[in-house]
Amino acid sequence: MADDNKITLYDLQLSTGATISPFVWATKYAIAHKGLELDIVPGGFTGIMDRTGGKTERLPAIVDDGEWVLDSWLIAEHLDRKYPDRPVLIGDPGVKPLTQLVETWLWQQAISPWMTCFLKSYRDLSLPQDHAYVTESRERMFGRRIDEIIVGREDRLPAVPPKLELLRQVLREHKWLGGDAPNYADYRALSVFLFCASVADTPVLTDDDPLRDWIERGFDLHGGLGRHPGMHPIFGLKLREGDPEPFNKAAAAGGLVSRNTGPQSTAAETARLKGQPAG
Ligand SMILES: N[C@@H](CCC(=O)N[C@@H](CS)C(=O)NCC(=O)O)C(=O)O
Repeated sequence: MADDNKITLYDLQLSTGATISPFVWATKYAIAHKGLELDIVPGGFTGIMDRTGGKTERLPAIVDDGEWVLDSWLIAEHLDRKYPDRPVLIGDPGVKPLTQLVETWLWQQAISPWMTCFLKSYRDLSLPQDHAYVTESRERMFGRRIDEIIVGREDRLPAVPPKLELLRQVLREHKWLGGDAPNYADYRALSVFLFCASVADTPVLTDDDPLRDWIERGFDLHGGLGRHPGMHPIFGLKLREGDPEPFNKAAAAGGLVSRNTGPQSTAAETARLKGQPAG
């Protein structure tokens, strides 16, 4: 049992105090899911080695009863191993690869384009002592200057919502990716939207996006963990003429998830195939 029911978490923060890293976000949720308290060590991008006494250059890092754990997946696995009687994060071994599938897809569809839209506010919102490092390291990463990277973002932003249809279809039929209750798959996926809200200086999803229900419930979890005052609104994207439809408005009627829920769910389709009257 962690001393005082607390886990020390080395945070990666912006000047607003909000966490920026999706991996740290997922870790905060994982700790809260276990009913443990967060003992936050604040800080930004520079000085991670000093803060952690030379343990790591990357965050998250936790200390649990004197034991350091230095990677977000290792932390989730450590928490499940050490606190098996508390709500499970991963559980079945199949959850990890499926979660990695969802997360990899979400990074391709959303984080990658959003990074190129928000890199300037990401840098500007970082702690003043981090500005030079964030500028240099991210320009090295992208091979271009930040003011060049963000060019055309008004065209890239409306292209993202239609790409999230897969997640909408699944969450239309399930309350959480974890089923009736959230699990680590929800936290890894929510962390993409939490990252976005930490830096988005303009909204990324329309007000009426069906993903809103799951995202808002996710941000509200564990005493409103995702509702830090430094977060930005992510709903309210205004579309321009010619922008693609942000989500499939006809999809409520169907989709693979609702189709495969027992023989009755394919009865109408069978009747159609056989040229028989429906019902
Ligand atoms: N494998 C690590 C990766 C952590 C990681 O890459 N963290 C980034 C923030 S998202 C970081 O610490 N970056 C420091 C930097 O950019 O200098 C984990 O999942 O915990």
